[in-house]
Amino acid sequence: AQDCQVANINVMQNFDKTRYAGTWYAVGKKDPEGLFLLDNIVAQINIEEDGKMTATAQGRVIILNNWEMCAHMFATFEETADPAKFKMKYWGAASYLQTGNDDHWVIDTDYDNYAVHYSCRLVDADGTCLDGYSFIFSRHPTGLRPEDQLVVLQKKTDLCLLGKYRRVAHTGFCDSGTSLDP
Ligand code: DAO
Repeated sequence: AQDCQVANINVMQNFDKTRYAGTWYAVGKKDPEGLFLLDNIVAQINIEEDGKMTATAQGRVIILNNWEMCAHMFATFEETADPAKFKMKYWGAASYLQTGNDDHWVIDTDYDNYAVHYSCRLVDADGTCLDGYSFIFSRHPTGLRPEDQLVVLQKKTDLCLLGKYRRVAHTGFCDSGTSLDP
């Protein structure tokens, strides 16, 4: 499906959240309006004892008047009828960070190397996405393996987002010590 209709987007078949758990490095990102996470974005997906998926994430942000910091974020996921489509509630460790309730769709993943995430925040009257964001995740901070790049390129095309991604750098900004987060 490449008619750019949000309702027709294909997501991961037989999604297994247990295999999705663990550390994911964002290596590519299509930003929403009023972007928040800039770079050094790392998400840690957890499966709690009750089976529910949660996440912690960090990333470099610029808040208020050009204040650069490492944001520490938390998220809980609500399951839907489609196992690859979640509703994600998120908030920051500090009150001045962004909070929200977004879709979290897993478009494709091999669980061991790459994952393509998608979230449309606002569906237009014509059924296309007016404001959304998407992460290209890798298990490796260095980027995608060459053999995964073609698969991801096809998924970006399917999402009608080809050419809208930027590379997400990992410079160690959020690794430790440098964080100004309380
Ligand atoms: O960076 O502009 C943006 C949108 C992302 C906001 C949500 C980030 C917080 C939670 C991430 C959890 C793991 C995917």
